[in-house]
Amino acid sequence: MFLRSLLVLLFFVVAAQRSLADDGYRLWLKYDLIPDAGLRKDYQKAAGVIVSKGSTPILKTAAGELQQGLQGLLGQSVPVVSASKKGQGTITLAVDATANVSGQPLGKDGYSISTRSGNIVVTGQSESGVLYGAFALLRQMQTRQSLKDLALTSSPRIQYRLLNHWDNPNGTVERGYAGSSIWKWYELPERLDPRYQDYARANASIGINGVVINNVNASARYLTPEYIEKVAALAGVMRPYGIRVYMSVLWAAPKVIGGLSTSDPLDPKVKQWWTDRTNEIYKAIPDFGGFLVKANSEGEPGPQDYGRDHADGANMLADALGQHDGLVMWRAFVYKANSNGDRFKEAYQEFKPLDGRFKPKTLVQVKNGPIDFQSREPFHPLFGAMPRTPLVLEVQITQEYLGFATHLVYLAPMFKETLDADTYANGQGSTVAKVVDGSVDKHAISGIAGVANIGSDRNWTGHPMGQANWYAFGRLAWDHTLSAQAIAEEWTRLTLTTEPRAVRTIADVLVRSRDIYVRYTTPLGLHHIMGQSIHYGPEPWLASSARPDWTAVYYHKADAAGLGFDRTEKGSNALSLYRPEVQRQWQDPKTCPPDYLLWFHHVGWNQQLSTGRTLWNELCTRYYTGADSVTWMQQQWAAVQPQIDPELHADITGRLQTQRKEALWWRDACVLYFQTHARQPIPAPFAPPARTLDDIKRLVMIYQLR
Ligand code: BDP
Repeated sequence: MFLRSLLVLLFFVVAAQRSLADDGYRLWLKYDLIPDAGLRKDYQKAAGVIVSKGSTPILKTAAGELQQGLQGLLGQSVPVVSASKKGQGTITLAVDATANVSGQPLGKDGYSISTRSGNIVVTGQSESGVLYGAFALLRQMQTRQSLKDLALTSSPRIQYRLLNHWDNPNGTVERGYAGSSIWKWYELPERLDPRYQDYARANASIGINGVVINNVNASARYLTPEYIEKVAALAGVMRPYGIRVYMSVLWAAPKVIGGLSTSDPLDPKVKQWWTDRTNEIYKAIPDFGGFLVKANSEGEPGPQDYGRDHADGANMLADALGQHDGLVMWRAFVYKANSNGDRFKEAYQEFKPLDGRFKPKTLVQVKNGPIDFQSREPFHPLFGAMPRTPLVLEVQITQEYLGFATHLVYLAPMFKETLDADTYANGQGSTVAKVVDGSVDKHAISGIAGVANIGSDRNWTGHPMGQANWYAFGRLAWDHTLSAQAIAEEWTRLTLTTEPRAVRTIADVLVRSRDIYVRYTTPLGLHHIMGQSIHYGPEPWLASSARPDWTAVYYHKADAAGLGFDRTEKGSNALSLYRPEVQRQWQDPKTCPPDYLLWFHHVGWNQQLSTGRTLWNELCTRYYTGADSVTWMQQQWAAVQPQIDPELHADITGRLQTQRKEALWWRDACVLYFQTHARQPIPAPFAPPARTLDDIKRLVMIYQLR
């Protein structure tokens, strides 16, 4: 009997402990009781009642989120009332169309949080502004800041802040590494997975206000009445969070599902078809956001199939949108297979001449760099080159070329590198960020898009640290002036621990992780040398593929003389696409920053670099020190163990072990392969790899077996 009771007791103890484990589902929206009783008391005094001035859906969301958060943090019930009684300790939520900061309007989504006569007031010019303010106030407490004399204001610098899902109707996610799609198309519209709402909460908390729900390699399904109804059900979940739903569309849809013989954008029947579809969508989803289009790119159909250009296509869709409040986002990710050309230049050559041709409410969506989401790219030369067209910056949050969900790589430093790059389009200081936010060319609309890293995994992103990338994208979309370091610290405190030393250690690992990844995979400006098709692991020897610009040798051009792609005027002259000020930074191999060197120059193996080493020695040094830095990351992570949930800690520890193993794999593959061209020994103090190039080729082949 005694033994049985003991076993039962043990069961409950174990079960209770298990339920405490952090499975990552709550992301950064953790509202656990604040352990410091003194601080809790201060907060309790300031935040005892929520007064909501209004009961529209988004305001209700704001009050509900604030209530849920406060009750968790403070461990007491916090009522929501519609009018305040006299007394202290209220938080008032109110839309105020005249809200401003020192005479400057807050803007549609901006918020202000202030202390008035001892009470806290959260206002915005719109309900969404109030919602963002409510989340900001919660963040204040989650990161243990004071609530005394608050005077916080913030307005987003970019108007359309979108996640792009590359999710397919069959539940797979193109380049997704966190399980399958979170959208359950076969259950919609009748069953709404509770996860949809949690997804909306997370996005709203970081200011994301739009979601493209499906892959740019689009299925025509979404344009059928059956699927419009499903999308409408999702839109219904997003709406109270201030999030609009968008669709990627298949250019050939009029032929595929419309029974037409053509998809020519100038054909009246095609125009009518799109107008009808658009009207149908708006009937079901009155706040539908608009269309994203990948056309004449990587085999997708497009207007060029009919001798028309991208502007013809985009403008036809803009006409179809008509009076509806929606956008067309037309992607500039285009390139043709041409072994003699330079893929770097192709999007520029196709789109630059179209500047001025796009109708209002049409934006051109441009990837951060000219090739394809590599771990480091120079900024895309289209930024600053199309002053009459609003450009959406597209970055990839999912780590297609950055180690999937296995490698810890914090992407904010990479996003910042693009945002802060100076295009000199309108004199010094015309950064990509300012081109995108519309301030350089005085555009009324502005947008930014991140290809989502979200899937059905319990923790949403596969790698728990991948959550930081979703978070950082949202924060930078809101305010591109925030630093990668500040966002890393903020996310860590919200998500992992508030212990100051651990926060510093983890933020340090995060901030350095991207540079470390670049060193052990593609140092000195190498690019596109990853495994064919799967885009995982190294394959610098790849010399033949379905297209020349899908090989590795097309990009690194290693030979007996040296390494790198000459894009100066002696070579492809892609450099000439940039302003003279930018060209000057990169055109001379002696002064070109080492991080960009092989992007623009074919450099001799024995050429002395600004670092004091020869190219060969510098290359080896970066591969070896990069791989060794993963050991440093492991040590740092081990050091914070006492502050981190044990299961979560073990999860990341395991992933770091794989990362170290694969960093060595990258290192060995690349130094051994490039050595066949450089014909020099691995420089001291580094030990030559213990395995052969053939060993590694076998490894790579295993990963590519079907
Ligand atoms: C490439 C991906 C491919 C995408 C394409 C795109 O490998 O799966 O469809 O980008 O952005 O990097 O359209």
